Order: sequence, then structure tokens, then C-alpha cells
Amino acid sequence: MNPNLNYTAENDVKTPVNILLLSVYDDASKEKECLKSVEELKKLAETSVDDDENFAKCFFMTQCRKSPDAATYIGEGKANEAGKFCFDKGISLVIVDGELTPSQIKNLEDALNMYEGMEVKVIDRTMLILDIFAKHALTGEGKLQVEIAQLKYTSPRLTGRGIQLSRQGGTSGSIGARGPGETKLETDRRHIQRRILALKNELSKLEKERAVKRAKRQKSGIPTVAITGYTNAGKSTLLNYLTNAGILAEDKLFATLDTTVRKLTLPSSREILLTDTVGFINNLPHGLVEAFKSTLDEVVYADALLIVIDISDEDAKNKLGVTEKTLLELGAAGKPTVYVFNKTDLANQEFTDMLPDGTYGVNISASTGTGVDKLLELIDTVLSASKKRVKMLIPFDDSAAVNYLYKNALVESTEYSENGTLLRALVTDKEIGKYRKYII
Ligand SMILES: Nc1nc2c(ncn2[C@@H]2O[C@H](COP(=O)(O)OP(=O)(O)OP(=O)(O)O)[C@@H](O)[C@H]2O)c(=O)[nH]1
Ligand SMILES: [Mg+2]
Repeated sequence: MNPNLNYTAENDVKTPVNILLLSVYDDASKEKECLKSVEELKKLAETSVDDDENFAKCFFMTQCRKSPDAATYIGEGKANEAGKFCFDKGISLVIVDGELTPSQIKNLEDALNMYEGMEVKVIDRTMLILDIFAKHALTGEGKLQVEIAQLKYTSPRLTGRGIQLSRQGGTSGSIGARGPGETKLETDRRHIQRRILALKNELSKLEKERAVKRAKRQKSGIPTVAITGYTNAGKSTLLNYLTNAGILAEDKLFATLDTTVRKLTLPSSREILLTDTVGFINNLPHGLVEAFKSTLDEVVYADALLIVIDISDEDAKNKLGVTEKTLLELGAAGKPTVYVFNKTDLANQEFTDMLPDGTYGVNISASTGTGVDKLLELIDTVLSASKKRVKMLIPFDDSAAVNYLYKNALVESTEYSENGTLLRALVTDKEIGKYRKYII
């Protein structure tokens, strides 16, 4: 965020929150990669603090060592240096670019708070992401998913330092302590386990509702197209442009956590359902994919994907790699896909080296609408080429149809009944058009 914009609409002065970002890399060759990741951590910290109507002043420190220290993450000497630095700069929050064990957090806090009266709090990257999720989840389902993830991950890691006793708290101390709420955090592990179970029960009811809705959509025969990609790529802006969905789209990481579905008519007059989904990030926190399984299922069950890439981002290629890896892990890879290279109004880059062989790509600007017509055409193209599973009963006198399907479609099973040949096959729209009368 821009530190110059440190006034709210009401002219309240925003308070700077001084933060130190810490990262360890294991080989000199990885320094650049480490700094890139720290840069992203800074963006996450700014997003989180900005939500509290303050602004972040971020410093960073990195250390090259074989592996993070088992006790304090950074070595003892570096921890002393960091402690002094925190004291000098008035830093109240240290964020580590990785996942820490509860004891590492406690030990590092003890090491950093080296002078009387210091109250430096330590959180890790996952706690920070969960904190942003807690603030951005709007629906009941999203909130339940985040609270479960926080109870599992954040609760055991809270040391009590710098925790605000109010969920409304607007200072640095509240970061990483949102969601489960203070009363729950003060209770013992058994209580937390009981709470997780109760929330999971509630969540499973909502998941069932979602599954019913999805089944209804599938039955309607209208294909679903999911907009997916790295966080901040412009997914919500694209859905808004196409459907006036009115979803919050802003320069923040994880602005969207809840799924929105909108109907859209393509120029060919084919109707589709377009869904906006939660964005991905490098090293998506452990357990978060599981927590957001039902939301992410919208991607898994979609008929086609739009993978949105911010082409103005110099790290676009890596971020696309992260997106594809995450889709693979979710079991959503290999679907008919259009690669949507967005933000061309900021940088008109060639995308050809990023486009996998045999796939479709298009340059667009979701802000101005440039290229969107071509995108709609491509959605039509990939949907027409995509295969659907059908059952057909073909009369014996049309053996040409059976031969054609054997040659052009993927026939999964054949049976003979008294009325003809019963085929189960994966077919394209072209074959559906040709043999619609035989589909049962
Ligand atoms: N200049 C420019 N900015 C864009 C374009 N598309 C999106 N943006 C901006 O990029 C930022 C992120 O856009 P979103 O639509 O919120 O991105 P998202 O992919 O939905 O992000 P998450 O929900 O956080 O995963 C916003 O500030 C948008 O205004 C574009 O084509 N051009
Ligand atoms: Mg979004």
C-alpha cells in the first residue's frame, strides 16, 4: 500500500505498524527467490494491516543458513541483532516467511524481547494468511472454514503476547489473533477439539447444501466455467466486467474467499455459469486446501477453466506454475482451459512462451474490456471441444452411427439390447448435435 495515503475517509490519522519480516534461505543461489517471497509476505502484511485501517512499515532481515534453527528459526546471534533492531525501530510484530512450530514461536519471542518492557509478537506466514482469510470471509461457509483452520493451526501457536482482547481491535497486536476469539483461545485443548467438531458438523450441513445446488446446476445441463488463478490476478474484476456481479475486487491478496456464480450468455447464445473462486498462492498453507475443499470443489467440478494470469507481474510465469501445480493437487488439471492473460493495459507482453502446447490463450484487460470478445469466443470453442458422457441407444439399422462413434468418440461400453446397440461414450457437442435423437 502507499504510505502517503495514510488518512481514512473520515480524516482519521492511520497509525503506522512497524513490522519486521524474517526469512532463512539455505543456499546463496536462493537469495533472489527468498527476497521475492519476502516481497509477497510484505504485500500480505500490508493487506492485513490495511484492513485494520492502519498502514504497515515493513523492514526485513534474511539469513543464509543450512536449515532454520530448530529452537529459534534464525540463529542466536541473528536473533539478538533482530531484537536490538526491533527495539530501535519500535517494531511490535515479527513475521516469519515459513511455518513455525509453537515452540519456535515462543523461543523466538523470548529471544527477541531482550529488554525490559519489550512486547514483540511473532507470527508465521500461515497465521498471517489465515488472519487475512478471517477478515475477508463473508459467507457462513467461508467463516466456518477459516475458524476451523485457525483453531487447528493458530491456537496452539498463540503465546499471549500482544493479543488484543477485542475482535474489533485495530492495532498491530490483533494480527494473527482474529477469528477464534479470545475466550475460546484461553480454553484448553479439549475445548478446542470439541469446538472443531461442532464447527465441522455445521460445515458439513452447508457442504451438503452446496452439493445439492451443484447437482441441480449439473442437471440443468448448463456448463460451468470456473475462473481460477493466482491471488490478485484479476478474477473478480473479470467476473464483474462480464456479469456486473458487483464483487469486491481490490488490490489486496485474497480479496475473494467466497464463491460467486453468475449466468452468462455467450455470443453463440450458449448459456454458461461462471464462478469466481478463491485465489492461489505459493506455499498455500498446510491444511488450508483441506479447509477450503468444498469451495475449491467448484473448480474441481467445473466443465472448463479460465486461468487468469496477471501479465504485468514480472513473476507471472512462476505464478502460473503455482496455479497449475495447485490445480493438479486438487484433481482439477486437464480440463478444457482458456489461459487469460490479464492487465494488458499495464504491460502488453507476449504470452506465447507461457502457453502450454495445444491450449488456447488470449490477451485481455478486465478493467477496460479489451480482448473480452475474443475470450468469449474461446470459451465457446473449448466447451464445444470438451467431451460429455452420454448413453445412446442406436437402432441396428444405423450401424453407420456406431461405426462413426467408434472412430470419433471415446466408447466406454457397448451392450446389445432387443432395440439396438446401447453405447456409453464420451462425445463432443458435434456428435451430440449429430446423434441427439439416440441419446437416452
Ligand atoms: N490495470 C488493471 N488492473 C486490473 C485489471 N484487472 C484487475 N485489476 C486490478 O487488480 C487488482 C486485483 O483484482 P481482483 O479482481 O480483486 O483480483 P482477484 O484475482 O479476484 O484477487 P483475489 O480475490 O484476491 O484472489 C484490483 O486492484 C483490480 O482493479 C486490468 O485488466 N488492468
Ligand atoms: Mg477476487
